[in-house]
Amino acid sequence: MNKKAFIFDLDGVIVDTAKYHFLAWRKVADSLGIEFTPEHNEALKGVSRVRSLEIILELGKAEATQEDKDKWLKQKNDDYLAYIENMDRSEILPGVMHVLDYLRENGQPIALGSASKNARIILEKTGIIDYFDVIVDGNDVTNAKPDPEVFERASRELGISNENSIVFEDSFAGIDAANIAGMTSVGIGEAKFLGKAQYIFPDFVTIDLSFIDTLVKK
Ligand code: B16
Ligand code: MG
Repeated sequence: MNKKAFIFDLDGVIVDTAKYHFLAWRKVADSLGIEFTPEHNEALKGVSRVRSLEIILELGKAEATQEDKDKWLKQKNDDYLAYIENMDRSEILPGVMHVLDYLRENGQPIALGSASKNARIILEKTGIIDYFDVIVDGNDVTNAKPDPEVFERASRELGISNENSIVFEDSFAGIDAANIAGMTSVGIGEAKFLGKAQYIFPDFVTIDLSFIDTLVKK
């Protein structure tokens, strides 16, 4: 049987932690007197913590010393960790388990490709860490999406070529990363934010298992 690398982003694809990132960043922005809306937040999705702070500072045309930046980064992560403290399996987005179970039953390799340094904690809290043959997260890479490093490393560790890899992503930066790597990109979310994705679905509920079969046979 054909084997493909199925690589999942975490935030916004498997779990809706994007809302927690947003709340934690908005608190930082509020303290700096910078307006930060859900639209602005789109630019932070899939982007590293350090780069996210830079984007917020650029939004407010604000400058900060390294000491200040370190303080904001710590505050943001402390607040984020408090939000995810009580996460459990109920926070896995609808339809995701259906696809993960199907891939596992069919012996298809599964990887995580996330920019988050908190990815493993979330996979443990939600009880799905064992589904992943390979986990590549923000602790393992030096180049953030749209650089394809995170996905390329995941497929390499699975022993599968880029062209036989499929990436599920909710962010603009992540779709770019998958496309740059020559992988199949599947956008999850609103088309207006996922323009360059090869396939787009609003969520996993709308992904039929026959679509997964098509990807396997491709
Ligand atoms: P952390 P993903 C990304 O995760 C988030 O989309 C992004 O908003 C966040 O800034 C980044 O992780 C870093 O997260 O602060 O936990 O290290 O979407 O690539 O799974
Ligand atoms: Mg994401």
